[in-house]
Amino acid sequence: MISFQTILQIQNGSKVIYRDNFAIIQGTIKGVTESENKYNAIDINYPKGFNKDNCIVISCSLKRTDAPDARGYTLGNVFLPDSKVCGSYPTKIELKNDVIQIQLRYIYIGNDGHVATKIDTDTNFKLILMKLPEISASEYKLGDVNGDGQITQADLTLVQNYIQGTQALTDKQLKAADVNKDGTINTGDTLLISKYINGSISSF
Ligand SMILES: [Ca+2]
Ligand SMILES: [Ca+2]
Repeated sequence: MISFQTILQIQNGSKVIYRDNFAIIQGTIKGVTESENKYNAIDINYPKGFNKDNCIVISCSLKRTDAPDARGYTLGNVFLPDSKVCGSYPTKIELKNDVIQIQLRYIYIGNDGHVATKIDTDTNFKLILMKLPEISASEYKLGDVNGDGQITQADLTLVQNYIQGTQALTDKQLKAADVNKDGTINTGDTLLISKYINGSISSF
């Protein structure tokens, strides 16, 4: 059984419970009125050790603060007043450079045809992040994209084809291909691999 670590307070009154590869973030997205010039949204800081490149969102569940406890958290928040189907949904969860942004939309069509898109009730959320496995430097050799232990024309061809869009590479191969370690694979890398192959450089 996974025992999660202690609660850490972060901004906006949200809290995060995390351990190793998972984080559960709980907080409240404020209700807004139709006349307010904004939608229901919240920006949350990343939990310690998480960032936009090393994690994915695996769940976001909601519970209006005025809903009975028995309803619990659900992935959408559907209810049926006046024989209408209504609900609030997380329509956008964006992992930005500095924050995670959650936006909600409310779906309601009134008897008079009025369409509401904003949620006037505070809504609690639970967001679950999962950290992706990291590839350690010991698992690949810079320049050896096909993993045969040598850096040859075959590796250069793989990288050139990747740049042209005709070759897919695994995460590990991408790490090996980024010989100048700038986070992207481009002609800066193929130039260096060419130099290595023709002997004008002996390392990356
Ligand atoms: Ca190779
Ligand atoms: Ca590069």
